Amino acid sequence: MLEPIRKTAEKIKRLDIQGARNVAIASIEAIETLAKETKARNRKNLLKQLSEAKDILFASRETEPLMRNAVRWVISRVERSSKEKVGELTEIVSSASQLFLKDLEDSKDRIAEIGVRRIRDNSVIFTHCHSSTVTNLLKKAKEEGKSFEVVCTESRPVFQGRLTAKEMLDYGVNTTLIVDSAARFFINQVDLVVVGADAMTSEGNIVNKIGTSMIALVAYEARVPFYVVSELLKFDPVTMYGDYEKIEERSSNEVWENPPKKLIVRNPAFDVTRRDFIHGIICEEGIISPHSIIEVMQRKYPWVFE
Ligand code: RUB
Repeated sequence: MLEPIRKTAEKIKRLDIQGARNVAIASIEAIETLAKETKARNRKNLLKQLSEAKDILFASRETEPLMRNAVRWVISRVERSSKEKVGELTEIVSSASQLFLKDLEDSKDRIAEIGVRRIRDNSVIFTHCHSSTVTNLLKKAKEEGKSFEVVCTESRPVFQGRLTAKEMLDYGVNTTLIVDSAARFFINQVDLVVVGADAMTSEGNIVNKIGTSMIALVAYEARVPFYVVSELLKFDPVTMYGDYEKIEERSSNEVWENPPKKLIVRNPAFDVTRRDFIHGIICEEGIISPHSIIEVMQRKYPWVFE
C-alpha cells in the first residue's frame, strides 16, 4: 500500500525530484494516491497508513519544512474530521491536497507578480542552484518584456544550476553559467541577487543550497542587493521552540566517486544565510524583512504553530 510513497521518497532522495516546492508537491500527490488506492478497512487503519507515509516522506530529505507543513496539514484535516467511513475520509485527503496545491500555485504567481517589480530593464540578475520560485519570477519578467540577463552558478556537486541555465535559455534570456567559486569575480557585474529557500527560521535566517551564504557575504561586501524568493510555508515552526533546522548531509560520492582511502569528503546540501545579509524576502504577502517572519506567519498561517 505504501509503495507509491516509497517510490516518491526514493526519487526525492536521488534528486530526481529537486527543489523544495517540487518535493512538497510530489509528496502531497503521493499521499493523495495512497488515499485513492488504500484498502484500509476503518478510520484507525487509514490514519495509521497516513502516519507511516508521513514518516517515510519526512525521512527522504531532512531540510524540507514546506513538505512537512504540507503533509501535516493534509493529514490534520482527516484527524479533525468526525467522519468514520474510509471513503469519506479519503475524499477529505483528496480535497485538502487539491486545495493545498492550488494555494501553493497561487503563492508562486503572487510572488512573481511582486518580485518582477524589482527587476529593472537592462539589469543583470545573479542566482544560485535551481529554484522554481526564482525561475518563475524571471519567466514572468521576460513575459512582461523586461530586458535583463542572468548569471547562474553551476551549483556543485550535482549541477542543479544547469537546470536553471537551460530554463532561462528556453525563456529567451541571455544567460551565463559560472563555477560557484567565481561568484566574487562576477558580483560587481550584477545588479541583484535572487535565490530560493528550503527553510526559514524563526530568527529570519534562510537555509538554501550550499554556497548561498557565501554568495550573500560577497553581495554584502559588494553592496549588491540580495533577495530571497520564497513561499512563507518554508518557515519551520520547530525553530521557534529551540530546535535548529537540520542540515542534510549527502553522500560523499557526489563530490568524488573514488577518493583516496582515508580522505574525508563532506557534502552538506545546504547552509544558513544570516538575516543581516538579506535585503528582503519576496513572499506571497509582499516583500518583507526577515525580522518580521514570525509576525507575518502568525497572521497568514496560524495553523503552522498548532
Ligand atoms: C534546491 C534549492 C532551491 C530551493 C528552493 O536544492 O536549494 O533553491 O529548494 O527551490 P536541491 P523552490 O536541488 O538540493 O533540492 O523555489 O523550487 O522551492
